[in-house]
Amino acid sequence: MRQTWRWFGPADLASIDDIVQAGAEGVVTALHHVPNGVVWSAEEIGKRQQQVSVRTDGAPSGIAWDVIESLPVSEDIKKQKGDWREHVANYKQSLRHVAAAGLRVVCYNFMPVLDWTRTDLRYQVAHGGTCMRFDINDFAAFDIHILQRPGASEDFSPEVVEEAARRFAGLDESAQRQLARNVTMGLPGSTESMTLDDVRAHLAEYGHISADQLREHFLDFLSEVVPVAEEVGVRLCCHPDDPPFSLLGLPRIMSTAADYRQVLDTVDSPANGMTLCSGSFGARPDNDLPAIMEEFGPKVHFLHLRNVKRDGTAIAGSFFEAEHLGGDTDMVALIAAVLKEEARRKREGREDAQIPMRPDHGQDILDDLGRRAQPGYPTIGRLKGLAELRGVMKALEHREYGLHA
Ligand code: DNO
Repeated sequence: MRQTWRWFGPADLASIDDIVQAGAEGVVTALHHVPNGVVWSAEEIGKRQQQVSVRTDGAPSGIAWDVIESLPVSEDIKKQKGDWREHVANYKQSLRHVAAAGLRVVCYNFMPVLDWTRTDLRYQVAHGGTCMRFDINDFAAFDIHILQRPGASEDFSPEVVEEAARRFAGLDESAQRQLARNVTMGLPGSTESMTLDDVRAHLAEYGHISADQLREHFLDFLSEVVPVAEEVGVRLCCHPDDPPFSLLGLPRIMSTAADYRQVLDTVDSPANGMTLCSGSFGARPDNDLPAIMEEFGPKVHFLHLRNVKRDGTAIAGSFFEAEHLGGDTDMVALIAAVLKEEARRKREGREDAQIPMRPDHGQDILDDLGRRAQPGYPTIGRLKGLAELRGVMKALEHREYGLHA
């Protein structure tokens, strides 16, 4: 695996120097300042590559921009409304530009309106550090009582509806605002979160779009952009829904192995692949991570390694972001499955035998606490995660004691 690190650009609290010291071999970043739907220009791509290539003192960093996360798909494309055709044309143009700059891996997602969603960004775990948590009862309290979405209570079990009412009754105004802010935190890389009215307006736009319809839109998008990606040698990899179930009555179509099977088989190309995010998939008990790696191995172009601890066995249930080797996903088994796939690719002579991975998210620990990094992206928590994952990789790869010894 190639060990990479997500960087949000010069404003990130972690510097390129920090990333080099963490032992990362490459950087994952994006042109977060370019609005969705607009072409990524060669100049802007070059500027970001240049920023990655130097340390603070101007010396070469020795690392490069390896993976794009994300080249976002606009809401217009997802809804097939407004300027969507122009946005698709711009997406293709961006792919040509990133390929010309030597970039090969492009991560994106197809979640309507909200990207990842949590209810608590600073949930305290036993050791005193904090992490992000999704609590289905708090989420229902937001949906039913704060957002007051018509019909919301029908989307939850009676137990959750009851508990949500109890929790809502215990929230003063500022706690209500905080919960709404957490849920609508918006996209990483942007500092804006949506107002409740923004959310309502977005939801209204999806009123008539079913999951099947959204999937059709996704397949239309892929049938346009995948041939271009293939031509210029770019590997697209769709990130799973986070959490992997429907929220706010919106369709979610990339939550399970079956969802990926359908989409990757329909537009079958090595350029149409998966970002295997163990944290997103892992929030559902019916997603078996090592099995997903085995099934989709040849098309897994990027790995987000993180772990979650689920509260129970519900499909749409609560969870918190555990330590990378803690939680419900068997991380050692998953890494072993990745290494097997890499060995297979090597035998095939594939140029992408090494799959880029990044330690995804991290708990806030030590100096992270109070530093206010992007939610989920503390420096020390991720450094710890990377070190632990690297340890597993090293051990499994060992010539004498490892997997293939
Ligand atoms: C959250 C991230 C996601 C991811 C996008 C990819 O921390 O894993 O926001 O970057 O969904 O498009």
